[in-house]
Amino acid sequence: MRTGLTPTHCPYCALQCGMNLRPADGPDAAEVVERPDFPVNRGALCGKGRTAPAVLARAVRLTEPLVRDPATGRLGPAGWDEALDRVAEGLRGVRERHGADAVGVFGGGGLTNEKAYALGKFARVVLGTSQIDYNGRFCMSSAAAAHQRAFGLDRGLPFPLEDVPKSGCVILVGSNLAETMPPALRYLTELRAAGGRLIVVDPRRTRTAEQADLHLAPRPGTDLALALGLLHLVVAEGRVDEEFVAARTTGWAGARAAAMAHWPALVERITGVPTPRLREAVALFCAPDSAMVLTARGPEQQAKGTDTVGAWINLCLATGRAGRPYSGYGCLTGQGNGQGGREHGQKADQLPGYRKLTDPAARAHVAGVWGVDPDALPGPGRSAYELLDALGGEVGALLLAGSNPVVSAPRAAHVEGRLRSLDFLAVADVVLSETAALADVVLPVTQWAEETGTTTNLEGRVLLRRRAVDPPEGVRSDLAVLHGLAARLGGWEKGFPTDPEEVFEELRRASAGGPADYAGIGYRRIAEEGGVFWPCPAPDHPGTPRLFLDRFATPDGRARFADVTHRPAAEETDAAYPVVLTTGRVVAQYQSGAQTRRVPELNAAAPGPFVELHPRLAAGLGVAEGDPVAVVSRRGRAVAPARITDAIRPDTVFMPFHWPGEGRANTLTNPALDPVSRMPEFKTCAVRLELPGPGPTPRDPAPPAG
Ligand SMILES: Nc1nc2c(c(=O)[nH]1)N[C@H]1C(S)=C(S)[C@@H](COP(=O)(O)OP(=O)(O)OC[C@H]3O[C@@H](n4cnc5c(=O)[nH]c(N)nc54)[C@H](O)[C@@H]3O)O[C@H]1N2
Ligand SMILES: Nc1nc2c(c(=O)[nH]1)N[C@H]1C(S)=C(S)[C@@H](COP(=O)(O)OP(=O)(O)OC[C@H]3O[C@@H](n4cnc5c(=O)[nH]c(N)nc54)[C@H](O)[C@@H]3O)O[C@H]1N2
Ligand code: SF4
Ligand SMILES: [Mo]
Repeated sequence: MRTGLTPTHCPYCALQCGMNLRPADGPDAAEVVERPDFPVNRGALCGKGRTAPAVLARAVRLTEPLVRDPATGRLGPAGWDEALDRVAEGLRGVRERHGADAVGVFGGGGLTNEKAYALGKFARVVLGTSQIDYNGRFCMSSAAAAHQRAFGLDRGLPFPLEDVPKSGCVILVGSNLAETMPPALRYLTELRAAGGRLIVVDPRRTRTAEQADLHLAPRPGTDLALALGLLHLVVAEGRVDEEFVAARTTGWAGARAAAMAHWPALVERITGVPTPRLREAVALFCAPDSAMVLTARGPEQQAKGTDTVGAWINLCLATGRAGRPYSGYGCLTGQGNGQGGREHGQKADQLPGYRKLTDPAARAHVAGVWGVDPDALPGPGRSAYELLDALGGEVGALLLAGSNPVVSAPRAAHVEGRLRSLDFLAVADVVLSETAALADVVLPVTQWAEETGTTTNLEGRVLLRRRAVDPPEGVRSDLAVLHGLAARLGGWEKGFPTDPEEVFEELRRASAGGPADYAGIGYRRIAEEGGVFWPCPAPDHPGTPRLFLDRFATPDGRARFADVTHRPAAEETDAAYPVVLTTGRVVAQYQSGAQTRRVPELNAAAPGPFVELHPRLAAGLGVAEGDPVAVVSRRGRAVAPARITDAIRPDTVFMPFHWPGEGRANTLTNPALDPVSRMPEFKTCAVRLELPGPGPTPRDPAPPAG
């Protein structure tokens, strides 16, 4: 047994709070001990981080492979060889019958860099399929696309969090930081203590909004109009930084024209935000020398999320608030390795180092590292929702690791049906998630404290998570799973080492020279420095905490204004569906809840789904606090208790998405996709409210909009 303290990081969100682990004798296997030396959280943890060892307990997790018995249809225990043989046969059979692209792979932004890299390589090299994508498509793809378009590079935050309190003003758009990254609230408190101003844009007066100098509460899905309206006022009030625009940007004429077409009265009509509040926001944003806009899922998870983020970036560029100290646009990435997970090749269009799969030079470089012919690498495949939607049709087999789409995918009842219609489904997970329960083979894997690996936090800081406890007998790492499958599918095992450091060394070479260059980052260096910011092209390179101060990463070094104009949500309210539904998170549950619903303390704090609604809507419906409410959309019907509050707009209801079953929010959501990022519209769809009862349940109709 190991003893002593191991410095590591939390298994959950992108803040990747530092913590120490000490092995423990009880069922939890480890005890969390404060780690004040890690600068991002300085020892502070939220309840999820503090209780994370509960998911190490044998009682809540998978400890042996499960294989479905064709005779009984039931999952039952099996040995590793049998399970891996079954997966190899299942994938091979579909490939032989229907071709390589009939086999899909679905990954996750919680997987370490090593796992994400190995999964992408496995899909392209061993399976030869183009059909790989991951849940990060549901998370930050719109901000990533907008980043690429404007700056030529996508790193969530172009500066460390420690810069936030030094800024003059921060506009936080659709982020409920107080619940989704509690230790980061400190940066906003420090900002205000230092005299900086905080503006929060959210249809709900959240715990985050309560901290703000100014809270704007737009109708969900209208942030694009809001940003254009603010830019309109910037122009009208003569607050454009003409010098910056001339020296460091291109495309201003088009962006200016679009903003001029969004005059305040029109924006007030679309968003519901009164014109005086718009003027106040512009005054707060433009008065100080520096200012920032930070977005999270609110404006991004829309069928126009890429353009919406583009409009907020335009506001930064026009006012000279980008590429300068304590100024700029940033996206608050969500999952533990949401940043690294989008850089190393589990995304449909991408190769390691944030290289493009369609770029011949990128293909040649990565194929060289992998020892294969560049022409043998497949091209880009379907995006996450499109891949899930193709299951049981053109895609007959799926290998899934690090996601629970039965709960988290939009139009989830349909996605669940697609998963059930597969010829073959294999799921690697720590617990028997709702998705794993549908699999033909379930592979029990090690997690977080039981294995070593790197993650890249929301600042672009590459971190080392260290093995602190021994895994329970019977589980293997995802890397060992891929190794075993690679051996069975054509003798590729040499290309799939099980030692994470060996994988990372290869990742360094594969990323070298790419936009997300990790070539200068090694395990030992991360351990010594506590983290290294990419790009870091050489061991003697200091890493890059701050991007764009001299030039943007576009070919001409200038940032590009986006040519954007407001458009309605994919599904607007009407007489049959008169209320807007938006969805999101609560502090005590994480994502699909697969992990946190297994932690008693968190379940006590957040025991189940609810429908947050305004007293006026509740009165119209005749429901009191705690009464069940049926929420009905064109995709289906969900029922959950009412939570009545005047902190939400009277035209909008909110549901958290952490639970399966009757209260599953994603039964309702609209999978309309952003045309550029392919992000689904989780943040707005049209619903009606009913008293639960036998009432008619709409059937999921033929393809929804988008
Ligand atoms: N407790 C907890 N923390 C988490 C997670 C978790 O599941 N639980 N998940 C992690 C991950 S992967 C992510 S991506 C992040 C997400 O972090 P956040 O983006 O902060 O989380 P959400 O609750 O999805 O959305 C934030 C806010 O957007 C608002 N909103 C809804 N619609 C709109 C809109 O149209 N416009 C605007 N401006 N705002 C809108 C919601 O009211 C909500 O308060 O959290 C990370 N941290
Ligand atoms: N309505 C609505 N839906 C949403 C959102 C929303 O705001 N509203 N947000 C979206 C966003 S931003 C996200 S990120 C997604 C997230 O939704 P999911 O993709 O479902 O994310 P998780 O619940 O984190 O699923 C991770 C799974 O991987 C398992 N796991 C953990 N570690 C490992 C590992 O090392 N290896 C393997 N093989 N498995 C592991 C966990 O036990 C869990 O079952 O949800 C999206 N869905
Ligand atoms: S804020 Fe995120 S990283 Fe920090 S302890 Fe909570 S879940 Fe873990
Ligand atoms: Mo996310």
